[in-house]
Amino acid sequence: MANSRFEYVKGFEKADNLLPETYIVIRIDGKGFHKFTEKHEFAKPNDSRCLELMNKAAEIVVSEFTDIVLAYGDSDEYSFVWCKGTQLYERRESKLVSHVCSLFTSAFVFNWSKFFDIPLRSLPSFDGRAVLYPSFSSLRDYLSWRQADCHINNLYNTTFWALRLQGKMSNREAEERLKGTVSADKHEILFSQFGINYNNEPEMYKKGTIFTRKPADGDDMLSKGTNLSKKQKKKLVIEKLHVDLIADSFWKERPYLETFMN
Ligand code: DGT
Ligand code: MG
Ligand code: MG
Ligand code: MG
Ligand code: MG
Repeated sequence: MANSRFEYVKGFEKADNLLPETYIVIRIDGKGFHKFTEKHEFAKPNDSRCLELMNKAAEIVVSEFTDIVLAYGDSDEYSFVWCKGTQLYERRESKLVSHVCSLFTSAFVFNWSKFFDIPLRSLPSFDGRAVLYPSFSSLRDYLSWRQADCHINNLYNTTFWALRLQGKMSNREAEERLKGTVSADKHEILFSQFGINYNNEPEMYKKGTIFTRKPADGDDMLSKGTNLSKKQKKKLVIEKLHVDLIADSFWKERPYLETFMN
């Protein structure tokens, strides 16, 4: 089909290669999940079936793209962090974002019945965007921002639903009760009114889920330098965690992460 008289229209396509030498983060988020969760009678505020299904879909995306070093997810969203040097699809934004989004969505649908007894009652879909971070510290701040968001929302939602369900309050009453409260007040409401120690809530709810690539046990990858070959990348194992990534200790205990992100 080369050189037909129609070929000039190709020139209307725009280049969208992402800036080189920057960390690419692709974040996907469920469309209208407020409604989706009601339609499928999700447990409030957290439905572990859906969170584990999200995790399953994310693990499939991470496995498929070996240049993804870390993924972080909570609620109806997931962020995928690519190594700075990735050349996949010449770093074309639309290729990267649309592949991640559609693979995530199809994995979510494909695995639905492994987590839910009820059939899907509507079609889930996810939006996606790419954001670039110029330094390791700004990338860390991005991830910290998402995890802090998870924590703030989960503490609020846990208290809100305790007031609603166990405290028999209306939506409005629960909102009023929580207006102006700080974190310590919510811990106190949970403990004194409902006997709930927030610290004992499941780690997945409080911290979200992290997938990282790491060297297989006993494999000293770090000594092999910063540019891992495709074969070396394939040997890395995927680890699933529900831990704090805001603290320095997370990164100090895993020095290979910064290396793999190069
Ligand atoms: P969007 O993203 O603008 O299309 O709209 P939504 O409705 O997806 O809003 P978003 O993404 O800001 O908030 C996520 C919604 O999903 C929020 O209403 C809480 C809900 N959700 C997420 N995970 C769970 C869960 O495990 N249980 C329940 N009951 N709701 C959840
Ligand atoms: Mg939203
Ligand atoms: Mg959403
Ligand atoms: Mg969301
Ligand atoms: Mg094609």
